[in-house]
Amino acid sequence: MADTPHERLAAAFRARVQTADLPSPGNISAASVGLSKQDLLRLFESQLMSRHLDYAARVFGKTGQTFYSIGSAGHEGNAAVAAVLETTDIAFLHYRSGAFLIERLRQQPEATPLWDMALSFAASAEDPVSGGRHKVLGSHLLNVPPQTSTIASHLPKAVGTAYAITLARRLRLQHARLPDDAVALVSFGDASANHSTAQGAINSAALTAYRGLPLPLILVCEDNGIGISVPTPDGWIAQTYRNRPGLHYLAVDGCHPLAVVAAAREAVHIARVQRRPVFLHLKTVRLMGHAGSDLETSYRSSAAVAMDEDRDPLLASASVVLAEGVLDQERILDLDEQVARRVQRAMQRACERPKLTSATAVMSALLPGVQWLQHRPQIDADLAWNTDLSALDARAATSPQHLSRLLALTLGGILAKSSQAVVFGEDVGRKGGVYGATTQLQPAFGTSRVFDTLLDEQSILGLAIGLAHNGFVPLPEIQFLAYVHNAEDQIRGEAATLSFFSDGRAANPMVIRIAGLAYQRGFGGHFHNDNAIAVFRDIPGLIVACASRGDDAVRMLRSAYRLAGEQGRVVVFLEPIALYGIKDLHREGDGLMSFRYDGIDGELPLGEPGLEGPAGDVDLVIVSYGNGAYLSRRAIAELAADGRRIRLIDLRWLVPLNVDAVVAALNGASACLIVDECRRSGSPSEGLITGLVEQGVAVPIRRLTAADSFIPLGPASYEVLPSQAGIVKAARELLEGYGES
Ligand SMILES: Cc1ncc(C[n+]2csc(CCOP(=O)(O)OP(=O)(O)O)c2C)c(N)n1
Repeated sequence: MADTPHERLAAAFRARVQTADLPSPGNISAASVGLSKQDLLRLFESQLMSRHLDYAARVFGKTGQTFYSIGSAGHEGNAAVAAVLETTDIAFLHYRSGAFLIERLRQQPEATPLWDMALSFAASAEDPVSGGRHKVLGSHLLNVPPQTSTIASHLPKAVGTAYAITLARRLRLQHARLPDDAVALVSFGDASANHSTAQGAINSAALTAYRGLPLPLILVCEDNGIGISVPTPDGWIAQTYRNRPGLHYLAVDGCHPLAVVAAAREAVHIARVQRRPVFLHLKTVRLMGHAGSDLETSYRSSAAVAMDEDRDPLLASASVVLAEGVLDQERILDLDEQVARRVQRAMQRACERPKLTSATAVMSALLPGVQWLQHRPQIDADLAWNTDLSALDARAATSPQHLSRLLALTLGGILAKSSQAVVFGEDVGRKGGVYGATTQLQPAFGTSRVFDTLLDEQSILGLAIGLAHNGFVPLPEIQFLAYVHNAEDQIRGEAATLSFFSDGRAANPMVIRIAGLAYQRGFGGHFHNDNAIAVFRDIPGLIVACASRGDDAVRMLRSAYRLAGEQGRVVVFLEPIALYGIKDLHREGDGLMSFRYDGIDGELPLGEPGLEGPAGDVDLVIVSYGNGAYLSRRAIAELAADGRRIRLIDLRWLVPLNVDAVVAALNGASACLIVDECRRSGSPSEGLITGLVEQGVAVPIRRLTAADSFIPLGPASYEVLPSQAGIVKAARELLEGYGES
């Protein structure tokens, strides 16, 4: 008796094969699309394997032995796409592309796809892709970066990877991971196509092609007509993408294996040979609802469900296999049974395999591990930074310069020394950046290594991830801190999670330069003066650097690049806009904020704070960073008249916070003032003060922070920010014991 959707579906398949009640095999022959009988059999078997894994996931899930039941049933036509690709073609997969993955894995003789996927369903620590951290579709060997049940967030990086393939070819990048003629593929659902992230990525692909640039990209929309319970209007996907400039559109019945092979071959030709993006629209069905927990009939009619079941791609494949004389009915049923048994055995054994049993084990993959470190693309070894100034503006490098100029020189040094480095973002090319931080880089290094992107932060960060997937160490720029927020998921949900979901085997190193923070003179305004970085504080593995002076910035940017290139880290390099052009510290002409690039040696290690002022016993320690450190230096000079001994700790590295170093630097202090230019809520000082309390620091501690407000336009902006006068006042109050608890 078939009670559950999967039992009903499995029984219907067998009954219809038995009675040869199958859809017409159509008029495409396997030979005409270049498939041998053996290829066809393998494809059919991959589809059956995927289906039986879905069935088993429901059975084992019921008893709590497996933990994921979003399946691929109805989408198995995607295996035919895998069949025509090379395993060196990188694929970012929709969570219903299980059959694609199985077909790809089976192109490697020693592959064990059922076992691998069973381990993943069971969240076993032996899962070869994520090490038991998530049910992912992925393969380290065969170029499928692990993907969870993300919708749309993987599209920007797919576009980026396609771009990276052509860029590596143009630049003859020595350490490219993908061959020059590789294509990038990304699959996604019809509802996902409406997501602004998908829209941005597809737009970015189309625009790239419209500009005449090569982009070997296949966008596979697996259109089952519904997203959980919400239908996609009939014809929406076709109407939207059929006549899109820059995009080639192909539509096919995604349930018919040979039709899919034919269309996929055409798509591959367009992407690989013509190097143009192609939108491959597979019309699929979704069988058994969205997931195991989903009661589909609560929002769909039984007739609609039955219509989809009638289009089950396994029926179409069985029909073709029969018509091609590959297997007879009995053998199809035998194969079905045999696959079911193999899946059952694999699942049973996988459920008994060890799980991750400690936080340490779970977290061991937050950063790229030995497997990545051993095989990482080498960054060009000699980064003996300031020895070779030939590619830089020698006059600028040998005379005192302000922050933005020093940053441009440092980027120039990195570009000169490391062929993997690329600098890109809005207006970084010809204009040289809104504030000149990339000035003269494009003329020196060319439009392939320093270039303007379109105006979309998700695309910029997706491009960075894509470039990193192909051996580059990208240095994307986000023009203003406020504008990273609409794209933060590319850092939070994509870039920073890659090592976690790949058991530390994969990484997408990058240094994301972001101009930000407040205090812009005569300007103000919320978007150009954003002073909130809470969004970066809780992302495991992320590094946030923020220099308050040009010499530190030079050394920190070099370190950031090395951390990315050699350790696979994702680094946010936050640049205080208000300090970009500052030359003097205390008085006009003192030049204390100007530094000679050729005199700045080496790097500045991660976590090392700057200590200024007297060592040993002091009356007060001020802890700050960025503009706050600049203002504190000035305030300390003002306070000198009081005859107090004051030390400054410039944090420099905001995430992770080196609380131990601050505790050590507080040794001998009578009081501590934290000056934090970010909002009171969510600012780095929240974490710092918690850390100090947890470590039992006994001195009185006060915080001077920005208000929990947005930054208004004009002079009013200073009302909600810490000021030099405010620091002096707070310091005096602390020193005089006011407000002690
Ligand atoms: C950003 C985001 N929003 C919402 C969800 C929840 N969600 C998961 S799958 C899904 C439906 C996606 O439908 P579609 O793209 O058509 O793919 P299908 O499941 O039909 O294959 C939704 C809304 C999500 N995973 N991510």
